[in-house]
Order: sequence, then C-alpha cells, then structure tokens
Amino acid sequence: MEILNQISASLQEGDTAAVAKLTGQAVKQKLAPKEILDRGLIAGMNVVGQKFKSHEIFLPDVLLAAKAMYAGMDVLKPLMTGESLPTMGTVVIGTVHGDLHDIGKNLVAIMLRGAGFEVIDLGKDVPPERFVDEAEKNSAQVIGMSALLTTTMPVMEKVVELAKDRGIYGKTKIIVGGAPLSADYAEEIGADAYCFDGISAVERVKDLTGAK
Ligand code: B1M
Repeated sequence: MEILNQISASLQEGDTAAVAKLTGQAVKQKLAPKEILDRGLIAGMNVVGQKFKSHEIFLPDVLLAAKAMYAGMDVLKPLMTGESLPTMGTVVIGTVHGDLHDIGKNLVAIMLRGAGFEVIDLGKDVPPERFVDEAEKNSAQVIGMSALLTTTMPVMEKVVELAKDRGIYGKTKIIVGGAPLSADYAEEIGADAYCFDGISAVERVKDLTGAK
C-alpha cells in the first residue's frame, strides 16, 4: 500500500509534519488504525532500529524518528481508544528504571484503555518501589512493565521480588513486554505473563483478571 510506505519513509526521515499528514490521509482512506500502525509507523521504526544498529544513522536521527512516531500515534490514538467503557480493572504500567524507551509502553497503554481498563501510566525510568507503591495505592489488578534494553530487563525481577515482600504477588498479576523479552524470561523471573504486543497484552490482562 503506497501510503503506508510513504508513512514509513517519512518516519525514517524524522519528518513529523509529513507523518502526521499522511497518517491522517490513511485514516481518511479508511485503512484500519492497526494496519497504519503496524505497516506504516512500526515498520518505519523497525528500519530506524536496524540502521541505528549498523551505524548508518545516529542517536539524533532516532530521536527525530521517535518524535515523528508520536505525531502519527496522536492521529491514531482517538480511533484506538474508542468510547470510554465502564472500567474492567486497573493496570499500573511503566517503563522500568534506567530505560527511556516509552513508545511501545504508550501503545500498550492506549490499547488497554481502549479495551476498557483504567490505566495508571507511571511513565519511563520508573523505580521498582513505585510500581508496587502505586499498585497498592490504587488496588490495581495488574502491574505492567516494559523494557527495551537488555541492561534494564533485570529491574523487572526486582519488582517481582518486591511484590513478594509486600504480599501482593499472586493477587496483583505482573505482565512484562518489550523487544528483548521472551516468555521464558518472564517465567524465569516469576512474572505472570509475557506479552508480545498491545493486543496480546489486552488478551493476557483479560485472562489474568477474568475480565470479559
Ligand atoms: Co534505543 N535502543 N537506545 N532509543 N531504540 C533500541 C531498543 C535498540 C534495540 C537499537 C539497536 O541497537 N538496534 C538498542 C538496544 C540494544 C539492547 O539493549 N539489546 C537501543 C539502544 C542501545 C539505545 C541507547 C543505549 C543508545 C545510546 O545512548 N547509545 C539509548 C538508551 C537510553 C535509555 O533508555 N537509557 C537509546 C535511546 C533511544 C531514544 C531515546 C533515542 C529512542 C527512544 C524514544 C522513546 O521511546 N521516547 C530510541 C528508540 C526509538 C529505539 C528503537 C529504534 C525503536 C524502539 C521503538 O520505539 N519501537 C529501538 C530499536 C527497535 O526496537 N527496533 C532502540 C517501536 C515500538 C512500537 O516497539 O518498543 O518494541 P516496542 O514495543 C512493542 C513491543 O515490544 C511490545 O508492544 C509494543 C507494541 O507492539 N511491548 C510491550 C513493549 N512494552 C510492552 C509492555 C507490555 C506488553 C508489550 O506489557 C506491560
């Protein structure tokens, strides 16, 4: 689809205005928001990641691409969130301490809100205690953690340990996600579920909380 390639290309160039405009056009063309997201915005961001890894581009380029990604997500957000529904439960979500990657976490939050959950977004670089404090304070059914760096993944285990110490482990379910994670890693650290993306996060949170 031509317009999706254009969105991907503009995102790779860090052209915020073009990404916003093209995403709006794609919506007008009645493309599904998920298709625009997956085959336009995320596809572009994946190329950015590969080029960054192979030193073809540098950090400022990645920052510009991230800004452009947000411009596209802003256009799609109202379509993905839908009408607000009676809340199906509360999820405390954040990117773990030391990690500033929040695009994926924000997408997951949007999808969970769209599915009717109340989402308390703690942002990025969130210390372990804060996940547990906020879960307790808000009687959350689920803690959701995101990590994009192999170096920050171990923070998740600290949160699990803290949840055990405070006696909320088992009652408050713990889900984890992010590109370097796996179901095996989630099991190893004692999380209740690994989620590959926003859709699987919604499915797993529904399973874990019994929400329909
Ligand atoms: Co960084 N970065 N980055 N970066 N960055 C990666 C992650 C990297 C893989 C790039 C690479 O080398 N190819 C690499 C990590 C290597 C590793 O650890 N194995 C890397 C690096 C090295 C770094 C720095 C260390 C670079 C440096 O300073 N030298 C630095 C670290 C800063 C820090 O965090 N302390 C850094 C910085 C940055 C920016 C700030 C410039 C920017 C982030 C901006 C922002 O988020 N606001 C950035 C970006 C944009 C990326 C890439 C290119 C794209 C990430 C992204 O947003 N993807 C990334 C390469 C890549 O992943 N392809 C890279 C799109 C997003 C929709 O996908 O986040 O995977 P993702 O989320 C998905 C799923 O993973 C899942 O659902 C989402 C939707 O499908 N998911 C969950 C995520 N969280 C979930 C939680 C859940 C459930 C599912 O439940 C709770």
